[in-house]
Formats: sequence, structure tokens, C-alpha cells
Amino acid sequence: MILKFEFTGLFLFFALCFISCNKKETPTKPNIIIIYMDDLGYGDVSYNGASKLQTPNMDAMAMAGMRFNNGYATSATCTPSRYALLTGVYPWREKRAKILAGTAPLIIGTDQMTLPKMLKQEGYQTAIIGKWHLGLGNGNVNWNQLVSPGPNQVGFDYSYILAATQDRVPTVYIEDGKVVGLDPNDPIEVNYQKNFEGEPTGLENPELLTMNWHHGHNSSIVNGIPRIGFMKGGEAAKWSDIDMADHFLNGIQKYIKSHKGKPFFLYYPMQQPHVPRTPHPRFEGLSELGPRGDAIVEADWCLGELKKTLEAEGIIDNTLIIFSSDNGPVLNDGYYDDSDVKNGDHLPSGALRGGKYSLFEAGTRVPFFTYWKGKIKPGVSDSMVSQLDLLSSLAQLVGSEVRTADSLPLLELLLGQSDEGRDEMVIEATSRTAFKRGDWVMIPPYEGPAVNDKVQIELGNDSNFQLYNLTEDIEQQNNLAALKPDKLQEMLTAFEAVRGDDYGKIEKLELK
Ligand code: NG6
Ligand code: CA
Repeated sequence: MILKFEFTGLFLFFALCFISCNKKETPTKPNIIIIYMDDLGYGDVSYNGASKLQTPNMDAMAMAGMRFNNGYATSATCTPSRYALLTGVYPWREKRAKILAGTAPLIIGTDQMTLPKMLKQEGYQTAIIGKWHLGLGNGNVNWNQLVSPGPNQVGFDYSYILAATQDRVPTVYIEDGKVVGLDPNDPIEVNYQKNFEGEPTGLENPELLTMNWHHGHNSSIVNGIPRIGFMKGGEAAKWSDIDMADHFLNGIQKYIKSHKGKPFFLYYPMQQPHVPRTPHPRFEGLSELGPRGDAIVEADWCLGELKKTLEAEGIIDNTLIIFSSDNGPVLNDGYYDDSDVKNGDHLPSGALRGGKYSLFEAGTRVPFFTYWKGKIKPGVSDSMVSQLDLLSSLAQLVGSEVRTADSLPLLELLLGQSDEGRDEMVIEATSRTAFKRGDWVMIPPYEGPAVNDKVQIELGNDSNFQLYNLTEDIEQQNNLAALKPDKLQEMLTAFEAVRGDDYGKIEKLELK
């Protein structure tokens, strides 16, 4: 009798346990690494058809993970895309989310929800090692003191960054708000308006240059490369351009080794293949495309080394990797580095129209894949997903309730367990916006040149509405706006429902 009762009791206990364990799936807390390229185009990876350069490590991970053919940055330039990635908020909601000078103040509010903050709340260790470009301080930064607020005030426990871009001053690394290797007797001064007396510039001292400027980029000279903005002092702290990739990679590897005991979120925004392209000499000539291709090969090598580190540390099975790029490609972005001359028949945008700065597809549609060994099955998806969605999706993964209105929870899509993606989204390029929905994209009329002559990229400006069906016309050659007024009206209405009507629309142009 007693035995029987004990048996039934035990059975009940296990049964209840089983039910309750199954009711709520325990959130998993893998390490999360976001690898974010700078200006890497849809067609710049060999898994998307590039043949004049090889990206074996990107290819292998993309093939073993989930590849997204319709993966998007929110914007065709850097700062707004990074803003959206980290905040889950459309960048056109934040007027300051434009390409920032190296002296610009931080544009993420310190009270704002961010991806690293959300993960920190869930017990993650958080770090950024790489390019920042979201502003620092509150204006008037003194680079010789603690530079704050910055990444550490918006959710990163650890930060090791380049402030803006590789072509902008200050050309120094900043670790947790302090300029690395700064000699207090040689303070740094930075100014974007005027030069410091006696300091050479790209404009006045071409004899000092090892790389020539094509447009812009003619202010202070660092390591023979003329930059945007003026800088004085800080000699010992200046970075070595050719060692930058190794430098960040070393930091990444050190971080992984010393933080593998607890879940970590590592944001690894590489500087390649943004200008100035300065691959380490050991990568010279490894592509057929000159420095731009070589820089991509270098970045691919970094990805391979990162993977080896995760394997060696025994955590590759417990690490979700997300790989993408902040905007589309550009060949000549202001320096004579032969990237356009040597490009040959390489298609940095693949079959897509436009490139960096463009409202056409290549501005925002970028390489995008997820990789998690043993967890994500190899696959490819045509569903639409934006980097904007990472905040809510990763919140789902780790069991956080945090969501933002713009960021859709698409975890299952990212893990290859569903093909449900976005129905629609607003894309942005240099403060202009367009709308995608299903197979369609609608670009409102915008004033301005059709082509930016300097960078040789079609921007998407037209005095008329543009409407393309991407399934039938991936190259955006057939403007259907005049032929399909009802579709156009439907797109415009849906666009304005999200965007409002303050998108710089040209009032004189009525829809019908
Ligand atoms: C532009 C720069 C370009 C690049 C870009 C930012 C000139 C003429 N051009 O203003 O070289 O730095 O800003 O690129 O200065 S991004 O990828 O960070 O958005
Ligand atoms: Ca960029």
C-alpha cells in the first residue's frame, strides 16, 4: 500500500515536472557575435557569384548556415544602419542619424534601449571591438580626457573602437573612453572646420602622400594618407592602417578567450572594404581587384581566424554568428586606389542596381547570413529581413520581453525554422526614403542628380514616382509607376502609414 502510494506520488512528481518543463521552453543563451562589414556589396562574396576574389570563410559559413537573399541594412550609408542595428529604431526617426564627423556627439540616447543593453539585462557580457561611427561625447570632446558618453554608456561593458571611419580623424583607437597609447605631453586636438597652424594637409602637401585623394579627403595626413578633418598631436597614439585588421582581430580573440565562461555578446564591426583600403601587405594581390578586393580577402581571413578561435576554445557549438554589411558597395569613394580601374567585370552589387548612397536595391540589400553549428541547418531564404529586426529577434532568443515597434521578432526565420519574414519596410539613403512591400518597391520622386558623378553610382533620384516589381525585374529597369497607378497608390498609402508624409516629397508632383 505504502509502496504503491510512493510509486504513484513519484510518478505524479515526474509527470508534473515533465509538463512544466515542456510548457515554457527555457531560453537559450548562446554567445552572440555580430560581424558587420563596412561597404561590402551583395556581389562581393564568392557565394553570391564573385569570381575575381575568393571569400572561402564567408562562403563556408554562409553555406553551413542560413543565407538570406533578401537581407537588408536599413540604410545605404553607415551611421544610420548602425543606429538601426543597435537600437531597433528606423534611423529616419532620428534626424541626426546621418554620416557623422569624427567630432559628432553620440546620437544614441543613454536612456534608450539597445541590443547590448537588452542582452546585458539577460546576463550577457557585452563588447564592441571595431568601428563605431555613432558619435561620442556631448559635443566638444576633449580627446585627452575620458571620452563619454560613448559605447560604454549605451550598453557595452567593454569597448575598443575607431571613433568614426578609417578616413576620418581622430585616427586613434579608443578603449573604454580613453585614447590608447596617448602621450599626455602630446595632446590631441581635432577640428573639422579649420586646420591647425603649420600642419600639412593633403591639399597643400601632395609630396607627403602615399595615397592620393580623388574627392574630399584632403585634410590632415596620417601615415601618408590624407583624411577628412584636421588633427594635431597624439603622434604615439596614431593607428597603423595596415595593421588595423590584425589589431581588431587580436582584440576579438583575447576577448573570447577571457570571457568564454559566461555568455557574451560581441559586436565586431570590421573596417573593410571602406576607404582607405589598406590591407596588410601579406594580402596584396590575393584578389584580382586591387586593394578593395584584397581588403575583402583580408576580412575573410579574419572571419576564418575567428572561427578557429571559437573552435579551439570549445565554444563553436554554443555561438550564434550573424554576418552582414552596413551598406552597399562603392569603388571610388574618394581615393585613387585603382579599385575602379582594376574592377574589370566584377559586380560588387551582383545583379542589383545602384550601390552605396543609392535608393536602388544595391544600397541596402547586402550579404546576410546566420551560422550556429549544430543548431541552424544549412538553408537559403528569400524572405525579407532587416538588420532592424535583430533587437527583437535576439530578445526572443534569450527570453527577454524587450521589443521595439520597428524591430520585428523574426527569430524563427533567422534560425531557419520558419520562412515568415517581413511584409514591408522603409529603406533609406542619404535622408531619402523608399518603400518595399512583397515583390514591389516604390521610390518617391526626389530632386537631385540621377547619378553621383564622383562615385559613379545611380542614386535613385527621379522627378517621377518609380515602381518596380523585383521578382520580375531584379535589375530595376522597368518603371511600372505609370502603368500601374493602383499599385502605386497602394504602395504610397502603405508607405505614408509608416513613414508619415514628411519624407521630402516634392509637392508639385501629384500622384495622378
Ligand atoms: C563620405 C565620404 C566617403 C565615406 C562616407 C562615409 C567624402 C567625399 N566622402 O562623406 O569617403 O567616408 O562619407 O561612409 O568625404 S560610411 O560607410 O561610413 O557611411
Ligand atoms: Ca559603410
